[in-house]
Amino acid sequence: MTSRLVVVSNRIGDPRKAAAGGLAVALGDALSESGGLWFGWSGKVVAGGARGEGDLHLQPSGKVTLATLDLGSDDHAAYYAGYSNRVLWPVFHYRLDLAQFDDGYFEGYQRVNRLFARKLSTLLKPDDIIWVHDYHLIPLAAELRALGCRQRIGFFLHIPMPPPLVMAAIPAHDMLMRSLFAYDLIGLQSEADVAHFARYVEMEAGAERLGRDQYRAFGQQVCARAFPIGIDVDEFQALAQTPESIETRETLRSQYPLRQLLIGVDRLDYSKGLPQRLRAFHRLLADYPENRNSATLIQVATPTREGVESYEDIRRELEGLSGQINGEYGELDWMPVRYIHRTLARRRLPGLYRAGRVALVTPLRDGMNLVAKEFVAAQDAADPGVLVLSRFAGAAEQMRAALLVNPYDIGATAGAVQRALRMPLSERVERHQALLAGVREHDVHRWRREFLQALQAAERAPG
Ligand code: ADQ
Repeated sequence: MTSRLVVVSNRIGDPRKAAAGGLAVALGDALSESGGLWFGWSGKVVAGGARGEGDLHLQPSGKVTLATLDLGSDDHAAYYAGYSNRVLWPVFHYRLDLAQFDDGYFEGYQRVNRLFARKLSTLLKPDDIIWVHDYHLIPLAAELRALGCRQRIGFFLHIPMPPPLVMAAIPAHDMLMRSLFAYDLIGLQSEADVAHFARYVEMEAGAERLGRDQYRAFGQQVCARAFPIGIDVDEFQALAQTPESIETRETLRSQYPLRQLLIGVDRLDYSKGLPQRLRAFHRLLADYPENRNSATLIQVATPTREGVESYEDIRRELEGLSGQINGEYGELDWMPVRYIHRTLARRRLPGLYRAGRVALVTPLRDGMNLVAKEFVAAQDAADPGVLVLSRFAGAAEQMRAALLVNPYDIGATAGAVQRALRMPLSERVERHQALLAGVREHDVHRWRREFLQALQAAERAPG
């Protein structure tokens, strides 16, 4: 690629930091190839800062320039905690009951997108190629176009695209969807998401379908396709060889020599289906007593979006449920649930995954879910663990060799976990081989390569 790549996301990751995940590494690689720019919020909130204003900081990081913007407290509250996380996140995850509509949120969201566009436009070169990430920044291309930017701009949505009638619950849904047409390419996680997008624009905007993935509406044309995100398998397998990872596995094995470990790793988010997962585990102990004093669930849940009420609620619910299960089934020398409300160091993750006999990846809705892919990559191919995966995770479209479950069906999920715990070695190996081949084929490098190639090749919208 000859053009410079500009990545825009709400938060930026420093690709050179050891704690960076696969996404930061993959985007960092792409940025380094072209000597790129990564633009986003600095993470700093300036108390009493002027609305629609913020200081820009430029910092070199290897061949990449990190450009970060501070946000005033009113802007941050309305754009981030408000519209992004009290409207878009719940609705896009089908949780209309948790959405809070407030005109001030939408105004703040637009104001910050306009601010991002204004600051970013001063840094752009004519032949840059711009890749915008996620739901915080849907209107960014429209704001950039209003400032006269003619560069190619692509958008990738990391979370699900809801069906049209769910989308229509957002008061400004038509403006949001219209602003997507300012992009040259829209990337979604799954074919189901693409089908939802297509139905929305055909039903609500009378869009015309031009070829397989071209849509014309609002006098503009856009390409929309699925680009399922993956992980960097080699990087993750190398992490498995670090002393921290090996020590984590050895410690768990020595602490639980006769016990079967079930592993859950998530952000503490209501979309991840954690209460349902604990109820399914409770049911496993109730219905299949041979697991008592044996099956142990280690659930690591990273604190996230604290201060948004629905996240406080889910935290209290989980603490209550794990206490209840431990009180009911715990023994002097065994606690069925180990619930850890913290982020685990990334270097320890493969060790935790590898100590697990079963991974419980049971979101109620998820764009993709990378934990499912990391668990598979971390396994010992000669004696692998079993993945129990929600059919409502985007990952389920590809990972058909997992035990797919409906996480709302507590009894059936408990039955699947029982099956996973009793699965013969030959079946575990066979399923793991199929899963690992898929995780390798659809890795994060292919994701960014195919997205950027499609963006280069996208037909430019006229006008
Ligand atoms: P997330 O909702 O954050 O991302 P996910 O893909 O599951 O979800 O995880 C992202 C990363 O965070 C993984 O690398 C995982 O290891 C790490 N992580 C999660 N919990 C952790 C914990 N307790 N300790 C340490 N590390 C933890 C959004 C979408 C997903 C989509 C991704 C990428 O919601 O559906 O897969 O973006 O597109």
